[in-house]
Amino acid sequence: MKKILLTLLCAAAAFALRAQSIQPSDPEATPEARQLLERLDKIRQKGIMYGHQDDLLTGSTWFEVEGNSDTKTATGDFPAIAGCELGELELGFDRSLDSVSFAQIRKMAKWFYERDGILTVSWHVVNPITSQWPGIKEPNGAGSAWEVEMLSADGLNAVRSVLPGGENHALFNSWLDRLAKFFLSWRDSEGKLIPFLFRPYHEHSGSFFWWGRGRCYDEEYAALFRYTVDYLRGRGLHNIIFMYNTDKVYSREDFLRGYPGDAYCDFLSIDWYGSGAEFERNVKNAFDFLSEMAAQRGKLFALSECGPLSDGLQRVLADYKCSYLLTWRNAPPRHPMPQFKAPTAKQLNKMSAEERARYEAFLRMPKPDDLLRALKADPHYLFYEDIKDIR
Ligand code: BMA
Repeated sequence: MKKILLTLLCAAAAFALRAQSIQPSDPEATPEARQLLERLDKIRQKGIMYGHQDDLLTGSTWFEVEGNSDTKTATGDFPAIAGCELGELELGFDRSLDSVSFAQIRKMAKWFYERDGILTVSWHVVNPITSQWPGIKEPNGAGSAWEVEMLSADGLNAVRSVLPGGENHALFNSWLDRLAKFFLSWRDSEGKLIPFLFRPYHEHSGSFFWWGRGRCYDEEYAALFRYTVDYLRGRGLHNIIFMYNTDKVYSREDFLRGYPGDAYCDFLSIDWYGSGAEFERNVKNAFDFLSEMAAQRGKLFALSECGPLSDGLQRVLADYKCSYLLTWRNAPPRHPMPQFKAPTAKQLNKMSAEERARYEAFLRMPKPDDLLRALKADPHYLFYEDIKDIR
């Protein structure tokens, strides 16, 4: 009897273990993609990775300098996750909407992957309707992913226009072809496809991109996501870890509106910018339901965009087996940040008491690099050196 009980217990434990492990959503996932998922599952048992957009491509004072990293300059270490952006690749351009060359992105991806770093990709794909109109095509302006004012689910609907039967369907397929071609060129030294995280049509709970909630119906969004995943998989890209992503959300139902289904993503993620007590309460609420849902569905989860870093956010997130948090790129070269100039002694003397108090409060405020160093010093958070040997 004892023996039977023991056998039953072992079988139950084995089942529970299997049920908990992260299975790829793609049944044909490459061994490298499977290994990445397993690795990600191991890493989150140790801590939360720090990710930084464009970290190895551009920085606050430099552009495409190999080996440079603002994170490394501030902390002595690279981020564990390096982000890159592919907007305007779909148009056949050589450089992204942020002026980063796609050849350099490919090089960086190989360089980081071969050193056991992790890669994540975003895509601010241009508006399929308005990018065809004449007008100024400046980054983030006319024709861009953000040009949405005239779009609505019931009226001019860009998502519907690219789905099968839509007037921009063929055009959109040509964009996906370019994307597939680029991804197929991401190979390691042995010629194997490099596995990476891809977060298409992000922040869709907001209405500021053409795929956003107010611009199409939830079912159309889900169809767009599924169509893209099927298209890329159909091209032999079984190396991609897809991420489903929303902007701020306040409930499980809110998060799941437009969800493409468990067969189409491996990550559940939220982007949320902010700081302060209310922001922390909201993030805690979201990560309570996100972590629960992810466990039930056998998915990983992340705070895939946030900023600024803060003590509060750092504390709140540390309670979860969250894969990573990522801060967005530093000073875009198109809009350089005004450089801070310390006031001279004469200017200080001329300040009113109020101005002086404001200036001193500013000096006491933690600076982004200090916050990054605090994250690096916190054992709950992992940078490149902390993860490179976790296999
Ligand atoms: C946005 C801004 C833009 C940029 C875009 C894509 O959040 O940083 O300037 O073009 O991301 O990287």
